[in-house]
Amino acid sequence: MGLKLDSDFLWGGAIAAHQAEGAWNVGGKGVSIADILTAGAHNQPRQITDGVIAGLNYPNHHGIYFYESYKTDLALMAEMGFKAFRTSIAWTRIFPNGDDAQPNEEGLQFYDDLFDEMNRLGIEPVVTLNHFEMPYHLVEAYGGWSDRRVIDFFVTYAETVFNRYQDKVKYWMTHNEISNQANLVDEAMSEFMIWTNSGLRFPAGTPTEEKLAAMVQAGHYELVASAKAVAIGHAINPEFMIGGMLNVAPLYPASPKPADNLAVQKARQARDWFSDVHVRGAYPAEFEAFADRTGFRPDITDEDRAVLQAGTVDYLAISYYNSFVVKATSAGDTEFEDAHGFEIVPNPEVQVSDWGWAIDPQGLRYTLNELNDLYPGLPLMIVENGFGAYDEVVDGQVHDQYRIDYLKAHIAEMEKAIVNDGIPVIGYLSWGPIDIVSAGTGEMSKRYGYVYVDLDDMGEGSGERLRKDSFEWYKQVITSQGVTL
Ligand code: P53
Repeated sequence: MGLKLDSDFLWGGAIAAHQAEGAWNVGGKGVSIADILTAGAHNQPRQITDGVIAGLNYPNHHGIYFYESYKTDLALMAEMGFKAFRTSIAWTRIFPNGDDAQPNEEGLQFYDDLFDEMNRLGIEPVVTLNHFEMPYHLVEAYGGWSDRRVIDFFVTYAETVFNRYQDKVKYWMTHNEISNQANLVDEAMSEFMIWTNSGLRFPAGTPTEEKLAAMVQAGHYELVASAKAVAIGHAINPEFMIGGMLNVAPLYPASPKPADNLAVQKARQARDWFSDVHVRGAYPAEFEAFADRTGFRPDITDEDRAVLQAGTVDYLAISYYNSFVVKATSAGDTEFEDAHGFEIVPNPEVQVSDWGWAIDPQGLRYTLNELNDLYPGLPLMIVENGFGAYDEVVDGQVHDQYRIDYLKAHIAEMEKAIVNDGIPVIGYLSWGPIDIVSAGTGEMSKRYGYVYVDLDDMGEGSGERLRKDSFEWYKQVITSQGVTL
């Protein structure tokens, strides 16, 4: 039995345009940074190619054909009782190159239709402006977010869609998982994360310090762009709820050693300045100290600081999948010792998924409490949580008890955080309620859905949709307001 949540709690699911829509070159859409990512696999990174190269497998080009199938797919979400559905607007459908003088009307019309359909079904749209989908032209012509001019391109895009959908969408978020690029995870993922967040690529052998400096600069421009968008959005519609979006993984010390505990704090600080700026409108002390100490002076003007202060977010949207264990290392003699004085080690206390992601439901409750300690009273929305797993179809059925087990345990911990700990969580949108292309690996076979999509890693298959066992289960969760788990 779970704990009952309020009737206005936003139960639902979340996807991103580039992982679902396909139609990558249809309706006037431009090439995005996701369109030049090839398919990878667990422990085999996706390649970032120079433009689209014939003969390579680019899974985002087809996604699950959501561009054509959204009505029938949303009907399945409505059947489960969804109150909310998160997707992103593909920036390249609106501004194909990013620096275009006029938006693309066909792209705007597509999202009019999509949001109309959600509202018709009584499903609240929750919309990400920038989910790993920057126009590739901005990378080629400006160097991605390394260039200050990209702030204005993003703000123009945000203003365009805020104006257009002001009566159709209330919940927004600016950049998906903006702090991924701080990359605590591993070297292999770092290339992917700085690409998807900032459109940055580095020649092999670039010193870590240089990458770190580029990341901090790009991150600053993204935060300024976000703050400007928040202020403009509120002027357009004061009812808008505009959030920052972060992946939040608890960091645990590898041992009771003081050095490991200090390493946890330092690892958190290397990542959490993004949320501090979003929520408090100012950089934390350790960020300023880092700049002083290293002599690295990012381009942060007094005007930028005023913008950050004037554009703080209304809520934090978070993704939660797993937790990490942090161990202090002896590499403390570089200038950037705090950012590199630790490593991530396996947690012997938890199990992992087939992709090596630690399964830690209690970590969700821990994280929600930690966020409320940091930012008391700030509304939080869980906009991603779920279990990527292989599914098998037998006689038209998918018995995904493993997925139900994962979700059940996480929802139960969330409910304790809300009811027992008093944390203001306003919604739970599980990731990929219908199977989509994995962001990290580009695989179809890493599935999160309640609805199975018959497509394989090569994009072959009928595209047919099937209800998995978890479909009926999640419907019960929503109908019972979280009591029947
Ligand atoms: P996939 C890790 C790696 C890549 C993207 O991931 C990630 C994360 C988690 O921090 O972020 C989100 O598909 C992202 C989604 C993505 C989801 O995690 O690699 O916002 O786009 O699909 C799950 O299993």
